Amino acid sequence: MQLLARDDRFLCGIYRRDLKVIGQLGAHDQHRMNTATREALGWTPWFAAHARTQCGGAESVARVVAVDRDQLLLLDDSGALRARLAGKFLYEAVSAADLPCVGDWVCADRAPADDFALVHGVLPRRTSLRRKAAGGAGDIQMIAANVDVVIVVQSCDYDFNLKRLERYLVMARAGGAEPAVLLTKTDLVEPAVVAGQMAQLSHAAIDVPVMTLSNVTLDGMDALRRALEPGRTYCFVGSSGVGKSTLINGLIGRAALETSAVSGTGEGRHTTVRRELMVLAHGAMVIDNPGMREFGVLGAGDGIDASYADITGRARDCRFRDCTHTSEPGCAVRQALASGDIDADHFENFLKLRKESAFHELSYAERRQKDKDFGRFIKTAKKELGDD
Ligand SMILES: Nc1nc2c(ncn2[C@@H]2O[C@H](COP(=O)(O)OP(=O)(O)OP(=O)(O)O)[C@@H](O)[C@H]2O)c(=O)[nH]1
Ligand SMILES: [Mg+2]
Ligand SMILES: [Zn+2]
Repeated sequence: MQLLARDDRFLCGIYRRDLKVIGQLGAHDQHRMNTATREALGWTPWFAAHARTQCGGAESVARVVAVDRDQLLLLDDSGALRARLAGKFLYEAVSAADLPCVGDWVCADRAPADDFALVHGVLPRRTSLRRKAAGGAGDIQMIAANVDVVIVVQSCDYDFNLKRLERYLVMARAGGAEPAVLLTKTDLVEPAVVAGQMAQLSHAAIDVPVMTLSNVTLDGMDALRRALEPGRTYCFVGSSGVGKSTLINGLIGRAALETSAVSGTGEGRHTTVRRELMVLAHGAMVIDNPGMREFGVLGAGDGIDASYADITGRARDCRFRDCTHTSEPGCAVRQALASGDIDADHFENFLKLRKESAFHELSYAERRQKDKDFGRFIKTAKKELGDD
């Protein structure tokens, strides 16, 4: 499998340089250097504390940089290695969200003669980006784990959509990551169009960093590069065709990722089919994603409250603590709506996302309980058959 062959692409920049240095150091220094290298991949004392209690004695830790069905590509302080999930781990996983995804730290071991390492466990996620899986009710799809910043990419040309943007921002915050916005293809529109979109963002009280970029004129490229800090992980998400892979190629400095032209209506062709994490020369890590059509919110209560701080701030003055801002007397939010302090569209979207999130959360909880019950049923049945 080509993707999972030892790939130089994952060892670009600082990482490869560090590996060279490691080779020249004595054993004691080597250990120190290895630790430093692991930190360059985002390792922190928080993970170390979990690894001490969760990883077996013979296991070491590595970061997941790509997943292809049951195969994974890991990166650790000795380089990239291919891995599979250990049978016991796979057996005990209750839902897809329990399995490793890009950005996860895992406990793994490898017998010297084996091509594949075996993954025995996933360390807790410091942050995660998830969405409601497309289609079907109540399933969570993990997009990436241990992401510091989610950069939502929209193209100024055709793609800009405030409501869709808010969904991404809500889920980024719900998972504990910082959100940011990147508007691409500024070369295809008049400056006034970009200015209008920026005005819409501020009117909707979206107070996250907003950057603009043209992959053609490279306007904004330096600012983007400067915004990416060494040792931190940045996850680029957005519709197909907005230029995610093109901009990552720009950051890497060569065409490492496949890209393809959009249709006449600006529709992308879903060129990228896998998520993958790459280490840039100056030490920041970036995750490319396939274009996403929908971004369903789920269990995002906190993310919604943070994204709509203008509304939740007002709500503190409502007479009732559990005010739903629909018909209660003494509702400060409705007062702000009436006076025009809060935009009606903005408020509608807030209510809609809150309802959708709670609905999906409930069906997810029900489904998980069913899966658990089913798991228990299987275990009991196996015990009765003497097969456990
Ligand atoms: N004019 C212009 N074209 C761009 C820009 N950025 C990307 N493109 C073009 O847009 C097309 C799609 O770019 P990709 O990088 O493949 O888009 P993507 O977001 O990775 O798409 P998926 O992998 O399908 O999710 C390519 O033909 C790019 O050359 C830009 O800033 N300006
Ligand atoms: Mg792509
Ligand atoms: Zn109220």
